[in-house]
Amino acid sequence: MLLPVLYSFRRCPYAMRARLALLAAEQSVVLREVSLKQKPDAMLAISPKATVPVLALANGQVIEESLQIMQWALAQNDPKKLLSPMGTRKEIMMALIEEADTQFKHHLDRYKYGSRYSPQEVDAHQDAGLQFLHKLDRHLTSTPFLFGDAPSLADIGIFPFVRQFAGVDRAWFDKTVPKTVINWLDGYLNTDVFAQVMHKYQPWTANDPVIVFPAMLPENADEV
Ligand SMILES: N[C@@H](CCC(=O)N[C@@H](CS)C(=O)NCC(=O)O)C(=O)O
Repeated sequence: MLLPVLYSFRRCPYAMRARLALLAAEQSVVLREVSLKQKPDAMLAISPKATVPVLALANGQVIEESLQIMQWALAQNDPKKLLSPMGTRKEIMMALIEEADTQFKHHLDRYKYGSRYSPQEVDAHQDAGLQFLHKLDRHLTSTPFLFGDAPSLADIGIFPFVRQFAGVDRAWFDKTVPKTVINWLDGYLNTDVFAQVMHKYQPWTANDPVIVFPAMLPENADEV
């Protein structure tokens, strides 16, 4: 069996959401943990843009965007119906992910790396990030997930970034952010699924044994 190869980085929220989708799709991949300071030549050769995650399929196709990796995985198998939210149209779900990936991420980066900015700027980015969390709250007041009673692509696509936002100053986050959002985030962080996705691997080198993710070894696993 030829498995796709995923170049991944444990703490990267984009790689995290790719792994979450692969797990939800029950899609095994060969996982290669990447050190961002020393990216493997094998990854750079197929993806010169040099960001993680990268998924190399058995047919030679290379998918270099986390959202596309998620969509590819769930197009293979979507037992939890993450691509078909109950409570909305797909375009509306994709628009919320887009807003998280662009505006919220913009403010998150500037809030997270605050030492590069003035205190006033950091406050402004913290506040702008909070506005997005209020938007999530409006989704989460009536249902436990962003678009209904069950998770969707938006939940697993967005929470890794909210986790980073929370990590900057958890005391402030707990004091300020709506409880619905805190519970939604913590609900994800406290699951076995998240623990599985955050398993630690040493950076890959060419002679290492194959690591299959999710960690249930299919027989005769092979690399692309
Ligand atoms: N739009 C890309 C962004 C991926 C991205 O920026 N990943 C970061 C790590 S979280 C990265 O690889 N940065 C390159 C570097 O730090 O050298 C995606 O969705 O996959």
